[in-house]
Amino acid sequence: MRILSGIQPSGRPHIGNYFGMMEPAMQLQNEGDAFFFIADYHSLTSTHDPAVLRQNVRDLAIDFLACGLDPEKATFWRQSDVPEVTELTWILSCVTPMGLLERCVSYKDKIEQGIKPSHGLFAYPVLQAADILIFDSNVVPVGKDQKQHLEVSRDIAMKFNDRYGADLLVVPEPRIRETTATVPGLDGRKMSKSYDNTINIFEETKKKLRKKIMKVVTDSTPVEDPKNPDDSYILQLYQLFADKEKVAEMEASFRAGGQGYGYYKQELFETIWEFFLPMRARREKLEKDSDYVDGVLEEGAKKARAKAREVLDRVRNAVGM
Ligand code: AQP
Repeated sequence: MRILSGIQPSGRPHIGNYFGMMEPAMQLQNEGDAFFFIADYHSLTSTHDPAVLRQNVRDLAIDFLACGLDPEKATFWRQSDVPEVTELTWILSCVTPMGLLERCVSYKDKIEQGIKPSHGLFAYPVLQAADILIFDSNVVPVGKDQKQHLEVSRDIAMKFNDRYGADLLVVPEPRIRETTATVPGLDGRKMSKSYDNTINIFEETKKKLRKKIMKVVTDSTPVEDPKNPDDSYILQLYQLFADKEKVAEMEASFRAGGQGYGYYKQELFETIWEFFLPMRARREKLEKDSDYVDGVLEEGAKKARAKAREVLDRVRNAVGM
């Protein structure tokens, strides 16, 4: 079983990325042939400063390794080190109906947020399909926001196979973990860099993390009154980090009343800080060892590129090249 997942270097990863994709993907490292990449071609749709892009790629590589990506088990590379993927993108573009891309909500959402429409932003799901199909991927761990794009990848694979020959491309399956499918941000919407509502895995300082947690949106129930735990973003975030007993304790305390939201936010802050502390320590070490990080990405690119070449040759041959 080949497992594939990617993440954009469009800023520092947040806990939505962590629970939606990174952690489930790393669990799968032990169950099959794991392929993880840093999607720098994708981030050209939003990051236009070359120095920033380079720095983001480096930071993200360190972040992912610090969080537990194991290069002994998983192949890890920078997307643009495997340029074969762009050739496959063009070939797949020619079997992709316009309507399929026009229905993608993520494009419409980004335009509504004021991002200038570009062909890259519109055609992004085809590049994503190529990312997946070029490695004969079976399983793709993603957050729920990527479900539609995964369906596009499946449709494109089936269209290609219909036109050029059954079983030429593997049709991938998304793997979405229901409990963490959509992690809410500080304002309760999906946690997302473009909504500016993120809690990063590695906030610069403890003080900054606390300041962010204190911004989690709540209602205005007075301190002494009982509070409803069921629609609290504090609890939705807390249950990602705390064990069942701790969550039950907080829920009971909500119902009993007598504590203000600030009290629960402090508990959430301390729990998040503790949770990422060992990864923070690993990150500090990795930051000082750029040769190791470069070596991992280089080795990963070699391995990924060999597999990509094999599938691309199969595809080129099938289409008549
Ligand atoms: N809030 C989330 N809950 C669960 N999963 C999430 N993912 C992102 N946000 C959440 C998952 O993280 C993986 C990598 O995502 P990406 O690199 O494509 O970034 P993204 O989805 O574009 O993340 P953002 O913050 O929402 O960035 P912008 O605002 O630039 O679009 C994916 O598997 C995604 O599902």
